Amino acid sequence: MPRKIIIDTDPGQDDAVAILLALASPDELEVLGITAVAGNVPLALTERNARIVCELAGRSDMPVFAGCDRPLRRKLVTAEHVHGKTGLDGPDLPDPTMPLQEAHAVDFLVDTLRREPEGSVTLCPLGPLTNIAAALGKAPEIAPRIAEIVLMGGAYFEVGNITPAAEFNIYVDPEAADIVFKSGIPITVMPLDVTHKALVTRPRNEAFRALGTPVGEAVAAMTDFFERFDREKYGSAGAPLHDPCVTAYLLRPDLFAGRHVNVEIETEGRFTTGMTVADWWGVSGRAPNATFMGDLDSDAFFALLTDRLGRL
Ligand SMILES: [Ca+2]
Repeated sequence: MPRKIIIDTDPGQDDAVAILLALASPDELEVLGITAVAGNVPLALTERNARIVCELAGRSDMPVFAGCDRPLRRKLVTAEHVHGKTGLDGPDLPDPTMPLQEAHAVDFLVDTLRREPEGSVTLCPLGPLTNIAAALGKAPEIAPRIAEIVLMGGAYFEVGNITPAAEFNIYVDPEAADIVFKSGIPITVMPLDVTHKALVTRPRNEAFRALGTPVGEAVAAMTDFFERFDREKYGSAGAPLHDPCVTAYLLRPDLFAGRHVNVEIETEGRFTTGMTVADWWGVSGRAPNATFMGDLDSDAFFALLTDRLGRL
């Protein structure tokens, strides 16, 4: 039986790869729907990009929902400087023809979690946690029905990428993140500590292109675009492929290592708003609430990703 998941996302080139990896793995993952949220770019673009990616994967049947167009209590911060004007700059992909669902993403989340058997649905947030927090606020009774939340966000040793102290997804809506991390739902976190090990080096990028398929070409073009920014910023061997760590973890948890620790979200910091204060060394006495990943077998990760993308 494949595991039922909902992908909550703000595509984003790396979101796109994460979605493609999930759609390429139907034996293990059944994607019930994709919910878009404002983040890397505004909502009108993220929901559109989610549909573009589904069509690229040949899955125009996938229900895609638009959710919250701004954080719970703050002005939206976007990241066109990383992802380009559309959020999906790089490949030349056609406009989507599949429809956007009429229901609001938050209603889809609530209705699905009420309908599906308790403990059978895993949520995979790849952007700011606004939709998830809004669903928990609207229908608190869904919390114990969620099997697990596996999310990309936060950082500890790698600290921040949008401010010196904060990772983008958490920084954009720290109040939403605070609600999610206090929810009591089992949480697995893919922070920058892990995603900065998932670097698209030149040979890894060429392996995508060598698939010789529209998906392989598109992913290579996306990571080419992404890399321009990241190489300037980090001077690293390639761009970190953040969000696919979430879907890869669902397929191969053995590729990741981390610790079950307490994670608090800074919502009032003078310099540190949006920081994930992870008690890595167990000094706070606060109860663990999340498995915070720290390491990744990156060669096996890219082998898995390239193999699966080749199936689309
Ligand atoms: Ca994302």
